[in-house]
Amino acid sequence: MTTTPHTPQPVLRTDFQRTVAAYWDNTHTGDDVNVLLGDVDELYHHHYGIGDYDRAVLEGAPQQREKAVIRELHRLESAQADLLLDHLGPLTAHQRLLDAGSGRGGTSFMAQRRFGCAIDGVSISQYQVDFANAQALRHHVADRVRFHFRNMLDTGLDTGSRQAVWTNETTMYVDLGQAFAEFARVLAPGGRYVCITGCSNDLTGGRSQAVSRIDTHYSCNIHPRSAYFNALAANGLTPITVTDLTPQATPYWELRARSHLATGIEEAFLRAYKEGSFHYLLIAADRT
Ligand code: GPP
Ligand code: MG
Repeated sequence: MTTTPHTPQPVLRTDFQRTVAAYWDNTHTGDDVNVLLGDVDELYHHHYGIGDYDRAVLEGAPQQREKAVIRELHRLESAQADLLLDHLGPLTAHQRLLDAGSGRGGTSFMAQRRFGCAIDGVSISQYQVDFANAQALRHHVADRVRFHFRNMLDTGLDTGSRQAVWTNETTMYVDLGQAFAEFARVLAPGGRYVCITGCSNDLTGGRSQAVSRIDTHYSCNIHPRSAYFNALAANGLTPITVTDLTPQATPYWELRARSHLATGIEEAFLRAYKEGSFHYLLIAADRT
């Protein structure tokens, strides 16, 4: 990674960031759902799925059914990442990308396969960085896809060095103003930022119980919808596509709720989506 000279600061700067890092380093490492799903094809995701599911996966003998459900949930999660990549714009292999909040690396590896680009991922979880770099070796792309223990609010990447930046369900862990300022800085003029996120609905007046429950479950801080557009506008990021993915996101949670993999948060998502207090959004914006 090329770095800009800057005063070195600790990666974790606030109590909130330390809590988030500890969650992903410790609490969320025995996460059977994500590991079982990732084992299907060695693409390990930390986001949800989109699209309808095949009802046949819920039929059959228990063992066969469990395997089928795992494959189906993974297929929906990979479809979500594919949709995100669809919005990164035309890219050529010499361009460089940033995965901000890169988790176990699933979306980065899919991007590398599709575009051939070099990708840097940043995460404040050392566990995730180590896991994802080990995956890069296994996939034989360690020279093209690199993960760093860095804060997405201060990536150290060169100004204007990225043709595209994305956040796949990670912005609920950061201050949007600070994050978008950093993304705007590293993006080349005309570069693209793509965000998939869950956000609360300003119109329903305050945070619903279901949204608060999701925050507590994941130690995150879900932002209201308006906060995204205010922070984009304030940082020279101009939306070109905004899609409400909520209807496409719901079947994933219905299948998860009915499966042996339910973790207990499924009903909160289903309730939040149904009552309209929460949206699953895709936003693509250009650096203008
Ligand atoms: C899923 O991670 C994403 C988050 C924890 C961020 C919160 C996202 C929102 C849209 C509110 P995961 O794949 O590790 O979760 P799980 O283990 O439940 O599958
Ligand atoms: Mg998951």
